[in-house]
Amino acid sequence: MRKILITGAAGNLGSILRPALKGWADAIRLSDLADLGTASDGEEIVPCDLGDFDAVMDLVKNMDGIIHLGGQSQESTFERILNDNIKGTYNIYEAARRQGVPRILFASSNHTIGFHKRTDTLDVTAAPRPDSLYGVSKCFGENLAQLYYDKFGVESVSVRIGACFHAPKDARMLHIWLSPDDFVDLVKKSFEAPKVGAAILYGVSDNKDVWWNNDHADFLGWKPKDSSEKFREEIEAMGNTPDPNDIGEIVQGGWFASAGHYEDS
Ligand code: NAI
Ligand code: 15L
Repeated sequence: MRKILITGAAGNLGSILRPALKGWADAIRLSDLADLGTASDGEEIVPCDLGDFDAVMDLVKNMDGIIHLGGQSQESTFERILNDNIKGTYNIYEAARRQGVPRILFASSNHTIGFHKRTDTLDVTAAPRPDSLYGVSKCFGENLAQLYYDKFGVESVSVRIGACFHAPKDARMLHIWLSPDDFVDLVKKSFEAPKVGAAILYGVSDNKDVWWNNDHADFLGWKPKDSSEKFREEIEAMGNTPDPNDIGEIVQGGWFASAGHYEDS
């Protein structure tokens, strides 16, 4: 039996996984604050605020695995990041420990390392250099995943997702694009692997100029098949000429790095 909880299931990635995991999982529990429509066969819908500890304790009951996507997916106010990402992720890990859920896929982000230069190729040993409070919250999640594995044996795959959309939206995304199909395959492999420990890897397709090296994660057996090259002409035809001196063009995090404090007026 594979019973999987998806948090943030109403969002962009949740909407990709929901149909794609049908038949792979025996039962899927979908959770979000946003509307999830009607449950179809094999689905259960459980609305929940991830910041609500008691509600999250109930949410993870009887699950074999958790795909934790829920939370702010962009920079936001500190209060939102605190509730949705930091408390939310703590609540998920603590609930998994208490309820005996053995494995979590944590949707981390490239914004954990967004202040590294584009000219540097990073592997998993690169120092964290978050480019936003959002990025800091993802570093917290990765560290929490390590703690919960080392101390309590809860396994995780933390995926530093580049940009997972149906198509890249700009020149930076040609480097960091993760196709929906490659993402789905990575999710499945993350739960099929016999042992994952507290793995961290970069969620990126087989693009021409990637900034990241995933050799250490070969044990997962995940080989991305798509490439952003097919979108290059279209992106280049947009004719955008970014300022090469803009910090967002120099470092990997792009506009997350060049933006000021979110709460400045
Ligand atoms: P999204 O913003 O479309 O979906 C996030 C979902 O979380 C939303 O449906 C929202 O209602 C829900 N949510 C927010 N706060 C919540 C709370 N307190 N309780 C319950 N639900 C709450 O984001 P997307 O694109 O689907 O991303 C999913 C995850 O993957 C996020 O954690 C994001 O940080 C991460 N990620 C996504 C990338 C991408 O390219 N799509 C890139 C890097 C990371
Ligand atoms: C992220 O972490 C965001 O969740 C996603 O919406 C994209 O903006 C992506 O990073 C990016 O770096 O472009």
